[in-house]
Amino acid sequence: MSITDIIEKAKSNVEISTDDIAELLSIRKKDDLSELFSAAASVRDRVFGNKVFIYGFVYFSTHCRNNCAFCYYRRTNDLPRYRKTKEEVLTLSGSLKDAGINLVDLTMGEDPLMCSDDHRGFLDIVSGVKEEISIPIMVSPGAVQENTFTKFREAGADWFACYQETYNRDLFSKLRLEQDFDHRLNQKIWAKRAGLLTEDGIMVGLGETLEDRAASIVKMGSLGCEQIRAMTFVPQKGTPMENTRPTEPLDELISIAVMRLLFPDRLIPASLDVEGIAGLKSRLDAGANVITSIVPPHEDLAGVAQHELDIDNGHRSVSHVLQMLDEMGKKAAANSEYESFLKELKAKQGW
Ligand code: SAM
Ligand code: MD0
Ligand code: SF4
Repeated sequence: MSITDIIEKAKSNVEISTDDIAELLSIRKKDDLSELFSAAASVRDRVFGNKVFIYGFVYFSTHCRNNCAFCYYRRTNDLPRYRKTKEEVLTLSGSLKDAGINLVDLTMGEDPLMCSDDHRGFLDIVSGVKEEISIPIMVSPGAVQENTFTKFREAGADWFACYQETYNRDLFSKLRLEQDFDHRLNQKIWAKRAGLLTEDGIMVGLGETLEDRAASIVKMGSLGCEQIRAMTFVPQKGTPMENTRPTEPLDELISIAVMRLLFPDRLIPASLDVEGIAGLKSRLDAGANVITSIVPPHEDLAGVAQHELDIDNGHRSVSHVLQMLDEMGKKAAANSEYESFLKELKAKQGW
């Protein structure tokens, strides 16, 4: 089948095989790429119009008990680390809300202090943000015990994010060292069962094949996660993968477009954490509809894949992102619009 035929099939909602998906992921010709991206963008526009959602990123603790091979914040990397207090997180979340973000993503490494006593410290922050700031919340605490999900929801979380990175089990074991594949997979299932919307994600450029990537995209979709992402792996100093050859972000863009074609109504992020603000337009052009990793400047907050890029120069701030959106003829959704969208998503689950 030609590329055009596969795209047409996907666009008209006919199921396409994993081989066809891998074929799309292998596109390199300029004409084929523009056909793919414009098909994905038109599907996105059909479902979401010119509105995008914007998420503030609060990486409030960079302490971590895990030792993921790809991550700058892995336990054995000798780094200055920080942990924000509850009051600091409340202030940061409040000013992000005032600046116009739709959701705050409360993220941490698996910080032993915050994980102790069944995540008491983290739960206290979540309920504080909910009560005092009253804004939709995503939590990204890493992997947690099954009984903790209900507590996150009761504390006020709307979303639970936990990325599998890859659905190739062998590759997973080389990346998320000493972590259990099924336990991480179950996070999405347990979160959903407890009434939380979920986000899954893959990393691109970790040594996976196109078939692995295709299978991971299919798996993420079939789990029913309402938000799915692909992010390019960025090699990090001091880690075992420091010298892995970085991949061009093109593969991430293609993955975004393929996810959009296959799963038209999911939220798909354009993360500022890979190429900074310079990477925003290409990701939106590939079919993304959420901007993530918006980080306020001069607050000593870090990104994950790009811990400093575009933070203190203000290019990852809300105001700068809004200005860029304006130039692209797009609009950030109002908080009321995002909240009704969340209500719809929850109603679909019968919540
Ligand atoms: N600690 C929690 C966890 O691992 O689930 C939440 C935060 S973690 C830093 C969030 C995600 O960042 C990871 O799941 C991974 O997909 C992404 N990430 C980490 N290091 C990265 C890197 N070097 N390049 C690209 N993405 C990375
Ligand atoms: C991002 N750096 O959105 C953040 C992070 C965690 N839920 C999100 C990977 O790109
Ligand atoms: Fe820790 Fe998350 Fe980094 Fe793994 S990816 S080392 S769990 S912060």
